[in-house]
Amino acid sequence: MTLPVFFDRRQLLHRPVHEWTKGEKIAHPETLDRAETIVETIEADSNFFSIYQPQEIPLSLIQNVHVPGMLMLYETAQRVIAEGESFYPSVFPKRSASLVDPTDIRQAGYFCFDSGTPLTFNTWEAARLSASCAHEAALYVESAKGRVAYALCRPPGHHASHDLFGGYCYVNNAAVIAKRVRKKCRVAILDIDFHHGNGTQDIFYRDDAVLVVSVHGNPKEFYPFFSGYETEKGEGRGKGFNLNIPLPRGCDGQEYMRQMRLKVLPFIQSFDPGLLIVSAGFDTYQDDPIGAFALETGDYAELGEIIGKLNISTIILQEGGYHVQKLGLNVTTFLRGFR
Ligand code: SP5
Ligand code: ZN
Repeated sequence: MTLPVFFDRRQLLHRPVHEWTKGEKIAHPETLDRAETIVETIEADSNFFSIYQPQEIPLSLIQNVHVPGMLMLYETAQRVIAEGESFYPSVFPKRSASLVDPTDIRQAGYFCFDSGTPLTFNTWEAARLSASCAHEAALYVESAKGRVAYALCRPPGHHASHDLFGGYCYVNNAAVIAKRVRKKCRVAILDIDFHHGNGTQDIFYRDDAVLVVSVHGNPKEFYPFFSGYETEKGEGRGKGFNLNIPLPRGCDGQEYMRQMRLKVLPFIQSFDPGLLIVSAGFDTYQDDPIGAFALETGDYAELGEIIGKLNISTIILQEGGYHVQKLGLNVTTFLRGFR
């Protein structure tokens, strides 16, 4: 049986061109050719994969995660931003919630936490389709047609929290699935993107039905800087249900797998989830332009394999990964390893 892949070509229409980092305007890493190269690599391997276009996700499932104003702002962006243009929030208030007007694009910064995540005419449609891929992958696994499915989510999701977008993320795809499924069974989210999944952590910080584990570059040195520390363990009922494993610059496959086997996999196993969501970023790759780990392509086979051996129904969601030339191979190597 082939491994199902969910993707819609309209996800390519969200096109951030630049980001602002350290005061400079640089080429945006989250380009459409990331998704293109993944889908081309998958298409070339049709004995192993089948590609499906997802049905559109019910809006209510996104509304269960994100505040109305944030989604209204995305609609505003679609109304007021010309095709091909981008809007970068430049004012980020921490107060004045009662005054916020999500139909005024100039107030976009109220729902945003960084300067790398522009709104475009197509952002809202692409983000909805990205969540649709995740949703269909979950439905596939829940219908027991197979134990694993892959959603080619773009834009990514793990940095978006209930009321803030950022880190190239607008809708938290993993959270949209987990919020629905947690009513039926325990859900574990394993985030292997190079960056801490701050949005996912925030959304489930007080929740004991959703376990959140993230392995990432030490936030003292790497984005998103303000979260991802070992001391963040959850609050209230959620205390003990959040685990962060920050690792130093240069971490290679051997050390990464050691951490997985020693800390991460046993923690997930003892939680005994009915569904596992893998937030799969490939910016841990040795030559990634924004990550700083040293994983090699072969390491993704092992990583897929040890996660697959948990023997839990799993949906794998695309997050980051910016080395476009090797991205397709790294993704398919991981997925093949999982099987
Ligand atoms: C989904 C995802 O991976 N989002 C990552 C957002 C990171 N944004 C900050 C990037 C800072 C880039 N710094 C470049 C350093 C190059 N050596
Ligand atoms: Zn990342």
